[in-house]
Amino acid sequence: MERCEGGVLVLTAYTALQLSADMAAPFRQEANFWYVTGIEEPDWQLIATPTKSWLVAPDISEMHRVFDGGLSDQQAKAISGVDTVITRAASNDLFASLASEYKLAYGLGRHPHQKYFSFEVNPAPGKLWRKLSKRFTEVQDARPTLGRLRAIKQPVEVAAIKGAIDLTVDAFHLVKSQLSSYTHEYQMEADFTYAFRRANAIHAYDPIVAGGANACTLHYGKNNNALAQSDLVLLDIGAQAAGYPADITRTYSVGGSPTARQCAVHAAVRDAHMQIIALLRPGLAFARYQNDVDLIMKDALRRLDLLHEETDYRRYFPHAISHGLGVDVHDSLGGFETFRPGMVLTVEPGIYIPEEGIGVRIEDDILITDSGHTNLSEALSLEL
Ligand SMILES: [Mn+2]
Repeated sequence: MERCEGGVLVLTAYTALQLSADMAAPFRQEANFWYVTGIEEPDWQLIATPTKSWLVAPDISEMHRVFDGGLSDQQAKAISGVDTVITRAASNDLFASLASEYKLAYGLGRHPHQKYFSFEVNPAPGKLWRKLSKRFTEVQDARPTLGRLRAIKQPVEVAAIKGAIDLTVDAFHLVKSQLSSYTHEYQMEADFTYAFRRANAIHAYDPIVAGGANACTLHYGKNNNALAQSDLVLLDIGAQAAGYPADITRTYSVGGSPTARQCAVHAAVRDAHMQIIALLRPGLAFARYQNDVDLIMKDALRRLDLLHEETDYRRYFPHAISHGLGVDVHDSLGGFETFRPGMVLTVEPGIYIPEEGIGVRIEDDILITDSGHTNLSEALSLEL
């Protein structure tokens, strides 16, 4: 609230969405609301001033509660640490009195990624924003402030991410130990799912199990093709546990006898990966990092005789090298311009050669520390 500069902060949970007929879509909480309250149920709201906070409980009918349950006020207080729960009706009176005391309210504006989608999938933040706009003189977007807070992980968050990583590394070890027994991509996916559910975790994102040329489709997720012993298989999979994800990629040889070319592409990516991780330290400017990454990746492509024209660079390495990792798998790095202690990010170089049917990516999760960095997923071998 210190960063909300004399305003009122109002956040909302997402609302439940209809999937088909009377079936609800799987519910995923709005990330900022979860970060602040820990509440995983739909339709709650949080109102906070510099001196006091309130939770607003949803209006749930008895019939609805019989089918879907819901949090009691006591449970919501215990999870969130907010000691006052009010009804929706009472929140309208509270808004009226707060609007006379405070001119400024902070809500959640449009998500910057919304422009990539044809519609706003969850109406709750926009609905609340319009309501705040009617009541308060000024409404500002709390996303930049929350993004800066979320970018610097607290120890409890790093511990949760490490827990998800350890689960994921164990599952990779299991799958790697029986690689040649798999005949189809979905069998590998099933073993990861089994390992995660046995540990009360879920997939943090749609897992990618891409054999052979499928690895060149970056968001391949069908995972239903046959695997040949001669294939490489790209596995991009992460568990989510205690609200936080892992995001790890390895590329393996299914039959254990890779060709010289498969080995060369893998070695080029692996060497680049290690060089790029070695760059990471607090104070390093993002722009300088990107510049050094470009040099390293171009060298890797040259080694494979793939860099003849400038356009070949993005042709064979078409995605970003890194993203923040946090409540969202693709988490914000907070709008900072340099790396700071407490940031967690991925490093994920890849080289994809559709004309040769070879795609290799390697991805680890890195914590920026006071003196440099820690590779949180280094227990998992990079080898083919
Ligand atoms: Mn990633």
